[in-house]
Amino acid sequence: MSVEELFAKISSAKYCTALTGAGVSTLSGIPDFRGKNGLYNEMDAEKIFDIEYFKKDPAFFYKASAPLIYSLDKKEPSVVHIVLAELERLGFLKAVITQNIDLLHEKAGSKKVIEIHGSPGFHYCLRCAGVRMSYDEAALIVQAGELPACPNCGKVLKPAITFFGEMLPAEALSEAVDHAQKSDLMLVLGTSLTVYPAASIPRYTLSQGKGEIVIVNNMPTPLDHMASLCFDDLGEVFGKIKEFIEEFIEETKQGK
Ligand code: CNA
Repeated sequence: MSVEELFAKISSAKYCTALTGAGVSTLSGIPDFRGKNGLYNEMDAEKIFDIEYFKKDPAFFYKASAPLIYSLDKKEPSVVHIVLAELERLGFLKAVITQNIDLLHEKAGSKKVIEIHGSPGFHYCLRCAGVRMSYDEAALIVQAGELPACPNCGKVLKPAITFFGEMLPAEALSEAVDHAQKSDLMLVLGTSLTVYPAASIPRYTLSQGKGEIVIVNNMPTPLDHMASLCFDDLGEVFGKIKEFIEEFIEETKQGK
């Protein structure tokens, strides 16, 4: 099936949602974990995001993640982020469920973003309830080579990202499942579908019987055999969808 037919599917769906992973941000220059040039080839990503290790040595997390998470002001949304925001604006997409922690969906203008692996949007103290620091403030401190600390107890603050060994934010997860169950179409984009429970979310769309999933990923995923369509290249697919959106807007203006 062509991308044109995919766009027709998206624009005629009753309830279309997207589940995104690190692959949608590789086009923005942020490496993924398990892709061809993923971080797993270069560094111990699981150690960086391990909660027990963070408690022992938070400086390790901040040093290792600084080029990724604390330089987001230098990263721009990719064509995938931009097109998803546009699809939402046109009323074709109800929500983006993301595993990403790079705030790029928000930067692209998406309004309904469900961050199931948390977000660096704020930092908090593991000891003192109610202490919060914004991403911008923490990023300035980390960029200066220092550590964001609690003003009460001095303990190093933790970003509200879900680390390995932590529970996922329950509210976000249940909202994601609710959207997946309502979806007659879910776009599954740039995710290896290996991290649970995120990887099981498309199954809620499929288990409704009438829901279908479309996968765009340049490596095989465990759900490929259950997808009604699979494409490889996110840049190519979303570049074409962008053109179809432009045509659609033009035709709507002309009252066709
Ligand atoms: P993953 O396991 O690294 O999978 C990403 C997938 O995207 C891989 O299968 C790649 O082959 C594929 N891919 C990469 N670029 C493209 C492309 N241009 N076109 C098509 N496919 C592509 O990442 P997941 O999101 O599945 O794993 C979940 C982890 C990764 C979450 O906990 C994230 O927080 C974590 N992560 C997030 C970011 C980010 O926020 N940008 C970056 C790195 C890791």
